[in-house]
Amino acid sequence: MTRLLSPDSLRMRFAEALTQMYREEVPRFAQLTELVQDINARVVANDDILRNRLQADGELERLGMVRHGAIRVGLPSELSTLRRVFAVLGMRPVSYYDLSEAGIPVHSTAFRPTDPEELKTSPFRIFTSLLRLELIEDEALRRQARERLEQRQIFTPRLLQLLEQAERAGGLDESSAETFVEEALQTFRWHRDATVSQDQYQRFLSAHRLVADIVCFRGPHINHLTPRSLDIDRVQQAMTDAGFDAKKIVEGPPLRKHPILLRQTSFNALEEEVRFSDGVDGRHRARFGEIEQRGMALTRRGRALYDKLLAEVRSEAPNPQQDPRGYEQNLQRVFSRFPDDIDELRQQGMAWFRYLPGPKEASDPGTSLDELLEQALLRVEPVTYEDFLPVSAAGIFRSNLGEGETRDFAGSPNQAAFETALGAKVLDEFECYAAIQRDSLERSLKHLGYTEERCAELLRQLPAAV
Ligand code: OOG
Ligand code: NI
Repeated sequence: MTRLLSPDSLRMRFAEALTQMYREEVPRFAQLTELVQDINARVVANDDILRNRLQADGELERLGMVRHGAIRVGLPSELSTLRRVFAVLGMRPVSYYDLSEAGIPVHSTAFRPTDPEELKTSPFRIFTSLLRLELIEDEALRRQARERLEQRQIFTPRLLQLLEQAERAGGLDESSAETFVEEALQTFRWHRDATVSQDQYQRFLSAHRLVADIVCFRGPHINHLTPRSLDIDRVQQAMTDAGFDAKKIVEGPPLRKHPILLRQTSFNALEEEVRFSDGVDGRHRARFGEIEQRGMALTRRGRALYDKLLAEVRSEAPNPQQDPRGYEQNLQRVFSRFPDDIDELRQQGMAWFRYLPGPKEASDPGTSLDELLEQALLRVEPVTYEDFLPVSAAGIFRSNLGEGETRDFAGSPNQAAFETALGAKVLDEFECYAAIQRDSLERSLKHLGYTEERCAELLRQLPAAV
């Protein structure tokens, strides 16, 4: 029997190959990665506690690995085939994001590994958006867009063959895996030659810049990749100092003692040369580089507070890029109402935690979860947030489209339509985190020698159900 490779190792190879390709395609991105690595190295050198923690997690070697990328597709059939391709790489669709509310005519999911161990091996995700053709008002233009999309084939025949082979056999062997990765890369490469005339491009562009980006090219070029930063505020400053056209604000929560969710920033999309089908040269803006810094995952309750506070900040400053300093001060001030203490976050059921056996042996084992923690029979560490934030994503989209590039869509989420296009349901991110929390506690209690019955009782004491 031929040995099949694990989806994790396939994903690792794919992410490496994609990163290499994008570095070559967009040298500015390669420069950003160097800037980030430089700053990461300095942070690690100056912070013993952090360095030890990263080392213990095996994260020191992984630090340079890209964490996510993004693509945009036009047709349901493209999305559902992507789902199958990503499944071979051990990535499943998690969460539904409605961007129409922010004036962007797409809805999205993130393909990612869901098991914490798999995430560790290769922490790569792809934020994937599907164009909502129905939001293009002009009927003739909508029809033309659909026709254009129906004429393209974004997957190579060899990839489709290998995909079926992988699905039949439950994986790929060494030589097929290599070809699979090479062929899959073809889908995400940049095509300088547009498939439409300059005139047509202009018409799609005037409907929405994203429509032009999705409809006028042979494939869904990867539009950014995102390495992990250990000090995003420093990179933000360093980007400006190094002459990057950087976004003016960091999206997401403010800097805190105990980081929550996700902070991200980017340099704005570059103007790149393209050639239209009528031979005219032009320019197109789509591709950029981003950085991210992740904090703890929040429960529904924590997330509701986050959303409420963010909405408050945004209502006072609808256009943060115009007064970035003021916006940041406001963000800090409003978010002082978000608890920044681990015990408080846990007791209030605001964040998800991993329960681990503590340093102590039981002499008189406590009867409640709180007692077990107090007696150091158990300890907790926050679970890292592995998903995305719609308001932040809209901010990233927007700064790369240019300000004012949003329309007032009578935007309504339509998860059912998205899932029909996808050919599957998206997973609920909260259930993923709840499972991590529950499993970790169960394992630790078994390790401490508790009976099934006592385990069940203690599991019921977990502060946050979902
Ligand atoms: C995706 C933007 C969203 C993020 O990190 O929130 C995103 C896009 O521009 O296609 O990648
Ligand atoms: Ni991104």
